[in-house]
Amino acid sequence: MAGHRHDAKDQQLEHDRTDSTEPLTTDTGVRVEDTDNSLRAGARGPTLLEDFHTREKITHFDHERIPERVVHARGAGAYGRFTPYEGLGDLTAAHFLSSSDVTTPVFVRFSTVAGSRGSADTPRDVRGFAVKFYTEQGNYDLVGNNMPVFFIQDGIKFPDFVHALKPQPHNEIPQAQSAHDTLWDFVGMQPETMHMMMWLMSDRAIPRSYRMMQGFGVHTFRFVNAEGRGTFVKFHWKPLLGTHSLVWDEAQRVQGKDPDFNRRDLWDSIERGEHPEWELGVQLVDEADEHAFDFDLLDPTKLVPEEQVPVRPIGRLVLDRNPDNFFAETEQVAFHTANVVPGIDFTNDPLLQARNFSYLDTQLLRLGGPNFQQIPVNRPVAPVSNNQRDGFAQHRVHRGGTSYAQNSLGGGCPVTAGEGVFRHYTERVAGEKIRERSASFGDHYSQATLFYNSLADWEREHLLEAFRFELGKCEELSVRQKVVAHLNHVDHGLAVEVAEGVGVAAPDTEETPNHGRSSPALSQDNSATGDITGRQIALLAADGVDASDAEALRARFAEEHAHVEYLGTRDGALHTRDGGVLTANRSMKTVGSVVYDAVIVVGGPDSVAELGKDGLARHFVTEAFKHHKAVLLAADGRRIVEGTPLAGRFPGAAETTRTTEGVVLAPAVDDESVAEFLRIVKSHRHWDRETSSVPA
Ligand code: HDE
Repeated sequence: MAGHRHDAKDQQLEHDRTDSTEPLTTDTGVRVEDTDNSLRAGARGPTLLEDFHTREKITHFDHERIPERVVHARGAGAYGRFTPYEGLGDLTAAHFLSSSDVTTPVFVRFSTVAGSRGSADTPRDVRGFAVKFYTEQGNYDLVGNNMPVFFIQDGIKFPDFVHALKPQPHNEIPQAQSAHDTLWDFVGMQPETMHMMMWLMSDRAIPRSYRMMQGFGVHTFRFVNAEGRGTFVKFHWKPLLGTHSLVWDEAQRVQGKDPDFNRRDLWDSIERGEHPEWELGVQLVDEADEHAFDFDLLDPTKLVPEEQVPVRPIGRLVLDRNPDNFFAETEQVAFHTANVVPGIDFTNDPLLQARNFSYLDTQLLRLGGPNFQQIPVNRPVAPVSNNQRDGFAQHRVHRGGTSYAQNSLGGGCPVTAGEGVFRHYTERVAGEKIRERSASFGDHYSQATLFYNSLADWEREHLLEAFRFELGKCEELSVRQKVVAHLNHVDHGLAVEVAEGVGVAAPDTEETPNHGRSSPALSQDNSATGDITGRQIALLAADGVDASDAEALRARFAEEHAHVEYLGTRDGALHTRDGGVLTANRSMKTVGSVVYDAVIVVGGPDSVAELGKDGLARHFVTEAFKHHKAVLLAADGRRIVEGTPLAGRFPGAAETTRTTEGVVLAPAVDDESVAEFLRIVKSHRHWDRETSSVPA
């Protein structure tokens, strides 16, 4: 197994790992001689009750399942490490942020929200980004998402929101989809959802990879330093690979071609040693500036624009080790927003307050009782010492005759410490006992507009199409109409275009004028970093392929840690043009263009002629083009578009390398054409390409 071993968490886990290399036994350690035949009264007779091995084996199997998470059921996780760039002692007493010499082991779980545990990876959905830091002062969980705001302002609405989002209760349809009446009915009734719905309809909801997602703590938290001084803080994770998405048509097809698309990508990249990395950043707001904004810092449907409060980079997260066992680790990991360490505290955000109740509560059901912190993946590396006792599956053998405080008989142990303790932030609070929301939470549209204004044209186009898709799936026209009415407060033009697309009346007049402000940091448009580590590039090949061209491309992209895979018209050995052999990595039949980032067709003539006869190969190129992917057609490879819907789109066979609509057409695979193709791949997708007329 690749990866970084031997940090404190890894050493601790070593005691729990089992390899099953000993001969087969029962759970009580008794060796078994036959596990294929139950004990019977005669070879054709009934099975006997005394067959404890059969009973135990089946009983254990019957009890293998635990409740899946009520939200975020589908996920993938990995271990890694976090190191701050410098000590932040002036801001926080948290030891794991105290020095660049402190490296803290972490476990991270990424997830979708709506779908069941077995659902696909690429629905239009929020992605969870939950990080457990195993610090020397105990576990700290930063349980965030890949979008910086949330749907609702108060946790009391969460059950309603999730009931509306999840499949409908009478028929459990649709699975892992937001495109249905109940969600949009909820949205229509709750305008506070509008900002988050803009994010959900943007490309953020269909990430290309977990490695290419931002993460956000969402709430305003509080740093507290050793002197007890508090500073408001918002957390940001920024991927080193940039923030990139699929396109919606592609995302839907990936669900069929590879439902494990994001999970596999994370796993494979770590196994290959291409360790995903994020930079942790913070936005800091002095307590004195709490009310300096035109929104409330406690309102989780709002973000703090980076132009107003810049993000300060404070450290780096690297994921470098896959779990050994999905259930033991990724399924049983239990995050909780209230798992904080000295130096990090809460605010009165009403969503956060509810979460601080919910996560512990849910683990009690999901993991079967109060001892879930003893499960290996959850166990802190900091020592645990208290009078909590007993309960189902108690693994500790507590010694001594006292389990209460205060005691004198047990020497007073465990004693409370004076140093390194968690001290709740001293905050003066006063108020009437009242079910009321602050008026400062009342603006539901301005930041939705801010987000919309900040998007590039292509992002806005995708957002419009997403609204049309989702509302177009709603059966009730009244639901569509209500949402359009809210959009009219966000941007009149958007509301009209959505209405026109979904067959409801467009609003005649502008409801709330667009304020015209934007925040460039909210767009994905400029996020490409030029780092294409882990990108998958398909090279289509048949008998007669120019192997030297293929190998040159593979070698060049390997230098960038990107992977050129040879997809043959059949699996196994292909005869090359020069009489050699090139081994296909896969047959084209087992994959599809949607699981690749770019596609290449090189010569020679026989290979291209054979590919041209193959509907799958022609579809592969056309579909990649439709999804705005980089395409290299070199030498005879340029002829692949003949007989496809792209024929005639690139007139005048070029004698020199040229790029048309993100398609590199080159007379040969040479330095120039390879460099040009690399440049196009690095830009992620070619958005200035008209694809709506392309049938693929
Ligand atoms: Fe969660 N959320 N949540 N959530 N959430 C859960 O905890 C909840 C919210 C988030 O990989 C549950 O262990 C309430 C915001 C992630 O295991 C549950 C409210 C954000 C994960 C729960 C919220 C999140 C969860 C389900 C509103 C982003 C997956 C199983 C008050 C900042 C963690 C579980 C993992 C999981 C409750 C809102 C992120 C039921 C009540 C806002 C990443 O406890």
